[in-house]
Amino acid sequence: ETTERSTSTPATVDSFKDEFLRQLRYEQGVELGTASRDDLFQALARTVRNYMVDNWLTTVETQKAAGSKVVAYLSAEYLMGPQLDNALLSTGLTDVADTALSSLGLSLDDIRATEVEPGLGNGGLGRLAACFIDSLATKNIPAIGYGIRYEYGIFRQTFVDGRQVEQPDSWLSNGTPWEIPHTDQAVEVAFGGHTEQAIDQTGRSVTRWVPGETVLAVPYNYMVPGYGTANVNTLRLWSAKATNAFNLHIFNSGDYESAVRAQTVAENISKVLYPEDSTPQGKELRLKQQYFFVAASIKDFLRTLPEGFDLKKLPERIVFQLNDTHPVIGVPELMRILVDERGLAWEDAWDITRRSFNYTCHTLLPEALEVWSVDLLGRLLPRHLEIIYRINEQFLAGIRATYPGDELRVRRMSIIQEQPERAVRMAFLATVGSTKVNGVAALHSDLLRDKVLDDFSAYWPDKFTNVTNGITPRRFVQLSNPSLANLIDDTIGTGWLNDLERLKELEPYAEDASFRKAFREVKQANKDRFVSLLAQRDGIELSSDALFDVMVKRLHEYKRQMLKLLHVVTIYDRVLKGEIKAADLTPRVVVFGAKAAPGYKMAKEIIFLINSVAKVVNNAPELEGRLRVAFPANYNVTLAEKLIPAADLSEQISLAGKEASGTGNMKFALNGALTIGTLDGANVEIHELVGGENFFLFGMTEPEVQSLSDAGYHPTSFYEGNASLRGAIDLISSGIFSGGDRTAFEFVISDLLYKDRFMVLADYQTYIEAQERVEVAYADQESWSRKAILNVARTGFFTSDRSIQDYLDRIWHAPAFPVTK
Ligand code: 26Y
Repeated sequence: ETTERSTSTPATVDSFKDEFLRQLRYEQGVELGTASRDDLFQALARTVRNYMVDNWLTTVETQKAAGSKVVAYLSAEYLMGPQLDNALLSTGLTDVADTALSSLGLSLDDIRATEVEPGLGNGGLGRLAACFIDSLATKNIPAIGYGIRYEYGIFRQTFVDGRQVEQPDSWLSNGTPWEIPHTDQAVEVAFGGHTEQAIDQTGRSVTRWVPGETVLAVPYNYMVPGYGTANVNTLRLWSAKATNAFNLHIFNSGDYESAVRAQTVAENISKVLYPEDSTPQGKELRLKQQYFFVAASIKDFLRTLPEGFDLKKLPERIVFQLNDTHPVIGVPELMRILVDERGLAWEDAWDITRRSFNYTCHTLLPEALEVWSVDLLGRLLPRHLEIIYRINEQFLAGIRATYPGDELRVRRMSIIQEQPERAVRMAFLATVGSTKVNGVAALHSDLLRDKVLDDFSAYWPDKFTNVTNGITPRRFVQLSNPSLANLIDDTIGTGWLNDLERLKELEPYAEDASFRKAFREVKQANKDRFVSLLAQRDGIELSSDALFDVMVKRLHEYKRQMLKLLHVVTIYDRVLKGEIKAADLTPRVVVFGAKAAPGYKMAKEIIFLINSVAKVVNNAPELEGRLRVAFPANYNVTLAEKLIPAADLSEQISLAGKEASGTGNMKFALNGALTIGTLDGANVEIHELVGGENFFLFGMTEPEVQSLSDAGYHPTSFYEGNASLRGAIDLISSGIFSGGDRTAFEFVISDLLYKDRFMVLADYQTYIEAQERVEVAYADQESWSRKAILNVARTGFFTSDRSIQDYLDRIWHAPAFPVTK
C-alpha cells in the first residue's frame, strides 16, 4: 500500500535494480559479490535519493519563479535520525526497493540497519526542527531549513563501570549519501576587527565594519521530501572552510605552520555540536557558530532576490523563525546589512527587520536563557554590539515614555544586563526584534507571558502566542510502528498519515474485542522486536512478557529520572522487607535512555546510580525476575524508533512548570502507551484530550509548586514523614548498590535531602500511588487496551502538520504552493 501513496517518479523494480547496480559499480567501485554492507547502503541510498532529485529541482525552480513567501527556519540543531526509510516512504519506493534487493539476494532490513544517523542535535529542540521541516514539505510550504553541518554530532554515549564516557560521533567517516555540497556557492562570513565612521557618496556619515578575519561558509544541501506530495524542500547546512586569504597567508608569511594552524581555527567553527542543552556556557566558539550560520543564511537568502528588489517588501518574501535564541544574532545582522550595506534609514531597517523575525522560546529555566558578555560580543562582532546598544536605547526610550519614572522596570527590561557582568540578554533581544513570540505548549506559553517575559507581554500583549509542539507521524508512527500503521489502515483506511485527526475514527473500535486483540498483538510484536534488538545491540536479555515502563529523554534534574529510580528502589525495598511478595508484582521492565551533558556532574552521578541499581536489582533473587531495569547506552533517534512502539507506560514526570512541552510524550501516546505524568508542558493537553481515565496523573500543579516554594520547601520533612520514601533513600545510602560503600551516592542523596530544587521528595508519595493505579489497571488487559486505543485515537492533534498550520495561521502567513510534477 506504500506504492499507492507514491506521488514521485514512478519506478519499476527493474529500473530500480539497474540504478542500484550502476551506483554500486560506478560510484562505489565494487562488484556486487564483494560489496561491504556500507557499499550496499551507500548505493541504495543514492539510488533512492536520485528518485527525489527531479521533484526537488522542480520545487526549487517553481517556487523561485513564483516569488512565493518563504519560511526560513533558523536552527542550530536538526536531529534528523536515519534517512533511508523516510526517503523510501515519501518516494513510495519501499516495496520496489524490497523486491529489487531480494531479487539480488539482498535484504532491505539488513542494509537499512547499517545507516548511521546524523545526530546534529541534543534532544527535543533539534528533533522538533526535523519534524517541522518534514511537515513544511508535506504541507507544500515553500521553506528552507538553515543550520550547521557539524562534523561531529552529539557524542556517542558508552558506559564504563556504570559511568558515562563520551566518544566522538564521527558520523561522516564513511561520507553521507544524503548531502550535496556546493563549494561554488560558498559565502564569506566575517568576524572581529573594528568599526569606523565614513562619509558615503551622498555626504552622510555612515558606520563601517572593518572585520579582522573571514571564513567561508560552504552550503551542503539535503532534500526534504514531503509525504503524499511532489514537493521536496531543502535543508541547507553550512560548513566552515578557510578562505583564500588563509592560503595566501601561507605563501606570504613563510610561517607555514602557523598559517595552517589558522586554517584549522577557521574550520573548527563547524567541527562539533555543543552537547550542553540547558546551561549556556558563554563560549566564544559557540557564539561564532551562531553568527556563522545565521550570517551565511541571511546572505544566502538575500542573493536570491531579483536585482533592484525593494527591501521594504522583504517581509512579504521571507519570514525567519528563530528556534530559541541561538540564531538571534540574525536580528542585528539584518540591521547591519540594511543600514550599513544597503543604505536604508535606521527606522525603515528596523521596521523591516522586526517584521521579518519571529521567536520560539523552548524553556522556562532561568539558567537556560542565553546571555553573551558584552566583552566577548564586542570583540567578535563589534558592529553588532553597537547595533544592539542602539536597539536597546530606542526600545528603552519607548518603555520610559509608557512608564514615566519607572526606572526599576527599565532596568528589568533592558536588553543589556549589568550584573553579574555586562551582557546581552538574548531572549530579550529576540523578543524586541520579533513580531511574534511563542511558547511550545499551552501552559508554557502562559507561563512565558505571565512570568518569564511578563514585562514584555504587558507592553506588547499581542506579541505573545502559543504553538503547541507536534511530531511527524510519518517517522514516529508509519516508519517506527509499521504494524500499528497497518492495523490502522485496515481499520479506517489510508489517508490518516497526513490528516492525523482522522485517528478519531478509531474511537469506536476501543469497544471492539477483536480490534483490541489485534492492537495488543501489535504491541506484543513491538516488544518482541525491541527485546531482540536489545539482546543484539547491548547484550541485554529481557522478557517481553512484562509491562514496559519507559523513561527516555536527556538527563536533567528537572525531568526527575530520580523519581522513577526511587520507585524502582521502593519496590525492591518493600520486597526485601517482606511488605510485598515478588509473586504479587506485575512483571515490569523499566527502560531508561538518557545522555548527560559531559560537564553536568549531578546528571552523570544519577546515571551512575541508575546503572548501579540496575545491576543489583536485575540479579536480586528476591525479585524473582519480576522487576528488571535496562539502561541501553546511547539513546538516539534510531533507538527511539524501536523503543517507543514497545512501551506500555510513558514516564513524563517533570516538576510542573519546568518542561516547556516535551515531544516524547506525544510519540508515546500516539503509539498506544499510557502516560504517567504531571500537569507539565504538553502533558496538560494530552491529559485533556485523552481524558483522566486514560492517563495516570499525579503531582503538584504549577501553582502548588509555586506556593510550596514561596512557603519554603524542606525536603527533609518529606523524608522524615514518609516511611516508604525513607526506606528507599536509606537503601541507597546503605551501600547495597555500591558493594558496601555508603558514600558512593552521597552527592545525589544529600542534594535530594537538603536542596531538591525540583521537589522530587514532595511528589514522591503521589507518584507511588499513581504507579499502584498502573499496576491495577494493567492487570485488566481488556481495559488497558481500551485506554491505549483511546490514547491513539485522541492524540492526532499532536501531528507536527497541525503545529505548522498554527504557525502559518498565527505567525507566518505564508501560502502553500503545491508543485505539480
Ligand atoms: C544555549 C544552549 C546551551 C542550548 C542548547 C540546546 C540550550 C537549549 C538547548 C535545547 C533545548 C531543548 O531541547 N528544549 C526542549 O525543546 C523541546 C521542543 O520545544 C521541548 O519539547 C522541551 O520541553 C524543551 O526542554
